Amino acid sequence: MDSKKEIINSVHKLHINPYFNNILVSEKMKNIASFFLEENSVARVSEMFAKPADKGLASPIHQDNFYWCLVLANALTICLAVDPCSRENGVVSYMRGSRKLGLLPHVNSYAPGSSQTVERKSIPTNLEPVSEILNSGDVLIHHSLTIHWSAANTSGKSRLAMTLQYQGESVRIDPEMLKHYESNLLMQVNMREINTASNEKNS
Ligand SMILES: O=C(O)CCC(=O)C(=O)O
Repeated sequence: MDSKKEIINSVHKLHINPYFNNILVSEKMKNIASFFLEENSVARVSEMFAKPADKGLASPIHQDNFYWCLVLANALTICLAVDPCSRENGVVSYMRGSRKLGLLPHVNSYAPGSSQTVERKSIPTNLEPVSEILNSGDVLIHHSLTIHWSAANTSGKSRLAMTLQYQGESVRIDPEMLKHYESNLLMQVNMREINTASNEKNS
């Protein structure tokens, strides 16, 4: 049995729970987002990245707007550390200044919960990677075009974090980008199902 299947690594619709939705749509959080976006913010979704001790999965290097498909990409994520985090247990790392590059090409990552990754050859080699040590309650805020990733958590320490996503009120979805992303995702989901079925048959 694959023990990785028995644990929760991420929850993509945390805001379905009223407790988390109240945080997402609170004036306090929306005002913080509006300040950085320089226009009124609209709440998108809240997610949980659990990264449990020993078994936390990596998030491959990506830009959020490849998933979000927004024209102008004026959007951001607030990552709230629930557990203290550092490089040891898979803190999020960023490429400084990378949002100025615009949206780079992505390819399928085949990683559960994080299906897209930046095509490596399109990442300039002179970018500086940065990561911070966080205490519980600290936040990181990144633009939807900032290149970021987090490593697997092989340490004995849980690295639970929640995210709150916001976009500017003038921002719209690009239907073509969305179609492209959704077809990539569907292909990976179908392949995973085929592989699971064939593994179960052979076991
Ligand atoms: O928390 C993590 O490990 C990854 C977060 C992330 O990739 C995101 O918020 O887009």
